[in-house]
Amino acid sequence: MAILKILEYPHPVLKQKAEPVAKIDDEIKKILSNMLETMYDAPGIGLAAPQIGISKRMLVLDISENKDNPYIIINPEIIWKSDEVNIYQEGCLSVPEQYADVVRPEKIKLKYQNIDGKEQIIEADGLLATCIQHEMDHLNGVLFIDHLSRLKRNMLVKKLKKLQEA
Ligand code: GNR
Ligand code: NI
Repeated sequence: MAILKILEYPHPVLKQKAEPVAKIDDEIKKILSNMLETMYDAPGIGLAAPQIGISKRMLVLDISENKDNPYIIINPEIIWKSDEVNIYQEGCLSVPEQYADVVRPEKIKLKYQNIDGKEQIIEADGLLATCIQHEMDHLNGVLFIDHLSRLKRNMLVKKLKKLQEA
């Protein structure tokens, strides 16, 4: 087990579209286990593989109070999203200490593979739906700041650069 380094904006890997996971072998399982440990340590409620420099379509999350309900999600696909939207103040471990409201579909249906390679279909709403969409954005090279107006994004990036220089 190991805590991995989390890449920060503007690292180029965060802009890449990640590749599907072809086979869930021991190496992949080890990375996912280390991702969970890294997420809990950060602490965060989700972590996508590109954030630790691995451009593969997998992520972990745990939105539970007691941090005892981890999800391991491989090759996810959103198969339905609601017309109704939700606004959450989002943050990102790759954009430290910056927060902004993001509008996203309130409910989604998600298809993915679990750690055993078995296909799962779940319905998610609330924070879980928001977090899944935030993590899936990472798999497509998108950060929450990309959902903001140019003005808001520029202000936030300026604050982040100041923080990173310090
Ligand atoms: O820890 C995190 N909190 C969070 C809060 C609101 C919406 C999304 C998130 S995900 C974030 C961890 C992270 O950066 N995952 O990619
Ligand atoms: Ni993030």
